[in-house]
Amino acid sequence: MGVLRFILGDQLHRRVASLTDLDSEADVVLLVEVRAEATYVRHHKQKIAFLFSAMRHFAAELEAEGVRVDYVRLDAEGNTGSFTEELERAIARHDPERVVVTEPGEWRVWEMMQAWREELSVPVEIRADNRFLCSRETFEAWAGDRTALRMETFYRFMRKRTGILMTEEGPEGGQWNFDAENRKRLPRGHVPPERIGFPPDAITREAMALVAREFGDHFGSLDAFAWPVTRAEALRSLAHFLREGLPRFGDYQDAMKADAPFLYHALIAPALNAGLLTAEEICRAAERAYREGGIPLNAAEGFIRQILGWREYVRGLYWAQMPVYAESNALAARRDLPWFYWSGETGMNCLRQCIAQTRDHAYAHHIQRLMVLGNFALLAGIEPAQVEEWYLVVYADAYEWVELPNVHGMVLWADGGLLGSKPYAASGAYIDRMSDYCGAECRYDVKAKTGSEACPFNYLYWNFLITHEQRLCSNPRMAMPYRTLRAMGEERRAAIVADAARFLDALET
Ligand code: FAD
Ligand code: DLZ
Ligand code: SF4
Repeated sequence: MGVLRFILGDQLHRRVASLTDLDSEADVVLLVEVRAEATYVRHHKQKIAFLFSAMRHFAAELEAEGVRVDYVRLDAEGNTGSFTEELERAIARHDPERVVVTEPGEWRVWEMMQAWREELSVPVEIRADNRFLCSRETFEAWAGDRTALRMETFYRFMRKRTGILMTEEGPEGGQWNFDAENRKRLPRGHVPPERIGFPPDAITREAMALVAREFGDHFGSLDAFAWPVTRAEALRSLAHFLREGLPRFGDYQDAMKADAPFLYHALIAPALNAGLLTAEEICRAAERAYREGGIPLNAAEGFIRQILGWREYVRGLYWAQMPVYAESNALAARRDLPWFYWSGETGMNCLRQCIAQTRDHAYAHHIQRLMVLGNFALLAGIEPAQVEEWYLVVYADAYEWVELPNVHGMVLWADGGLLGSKPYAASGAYIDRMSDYCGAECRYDVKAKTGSEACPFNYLYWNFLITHEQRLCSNPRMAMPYRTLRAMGEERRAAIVADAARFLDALET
């Protein structure tokens, strides 16, 4: 036969590099469901069901096109459970002249692929991933000798490079960034749009039954599964967002509301990261919606920045810094992850809400991940590796290339400032301003600064600044909080430290 084209579960795009020159007569496309990928961390049940269903649909679409597909199901007889062994078995079955793959999203799979070149009986061609707007080489050239790799600088580079939201004079609207207009809280009684859900079809239901049977003890619930699992569904989901969500995305992207997990967010990351959509088509569609559809510029720019800026940036940073990136622990955080991150059993309503929706939907939006769940882990000094594993487990969109820079760099500042110029630490006042979590539903009082009734974010925030004073006080972006800290009396400082110690000690019991 011709070429064996091995497609990984997050490469489900018809024009992915390894399929561009597909010869339907001679070649075979291989997809494999393997236990090792479902358990290297114990992914949320919805993530596994989503990916298996999307893989099965993608295989069926290729077959309908006349492509020869070799699809190994998880429960197929003889399934060895790993990429390498399944590839070896497929080579024995098909006797190809060579294997073609697209580079993977994760370093550990990249290492596997390097070994394939040595170990397999046929040549292996690894192609660059063409689903990103910035290649690994372009990012590295941009990074060059810079000491600080800031997203904002990279984003401007990408705007110029792609021409997205650009005019001949410069950035559309005369500014690169409209974030100052984007930090509104939701008005009381506001009703956000309905999520567009995709009820599980027969293929998804079969994948869900498999997951319930094989991975029933993994975190999360399958009951509310509603993710798009085909490209056609993902495109409908994008169109729904452009119509219903994008107009107010900018205004409310930082807002949080109890029992309203989705608000004006796009809910596209699982489909995008699995290859059902591309970054370029999403950015171009949002730009078109602004130019033709009257979408406000702050909304279109804010949304495009997340994808053209943040997403491409963290992917470039990941590949430029791995494998050592994950090893740093700049703030020497050593505490174990509290059990309530799994159970949701805590009196802190903000955490309880975010964990419950994570369990039910494998989803939380950016500010919930950063300023509630992440902020707590930062202030409590949770060990980076444990926090990183949690994030990789619990979200349907989680892959190490995107999760790790967000958690290690943005949330925990464990990289010592490579990604973020300062830690995103905040007290309860921030959560109170951006949400309706602080009220009768919370066991704590957000206005109280110390004492057993006080919101733990309040004393943990000041305790964090005290603990890391030496390291952080000379950071110009931390000047204001350190001025406030220095104006505090000794008694107040002592009360903060005592409250934090009492609270943190209790986490460990
Ligand atoms: P929207 O809020 O509608 O944003 C649109 C798109 O922008 C997203 O789909 C995503 O592709 C992109 N985006 C936005 N912010 C980021 C960012 N910081 N980094 C990369 N892309 C971004 N995103 C993942 O795709 N996978 C992860 O594993 C992941 N882990 C995260 C962990 C932490 C601690 C934080 C703070 C953020 C993480 N993000 C991750 C980024 C972001 O939270 C999710 O992309 C977003 O919540 C997905 O929901 P959405 O599609 O509704 O996004
Ligand atoms: C996440 C995942 C899971 C749960 N299962 C599979 C699988 O069975 N087969 C597969 O090809 N891919 C799976 N994936 C996605 C891979 O983990 C992903 O391709 C690598 O992490 C590289 O990004
Ligand atoms: Fe969270 Fe504090 Fe508000 Fe309670 S009072 S919801 S713990 S921020």
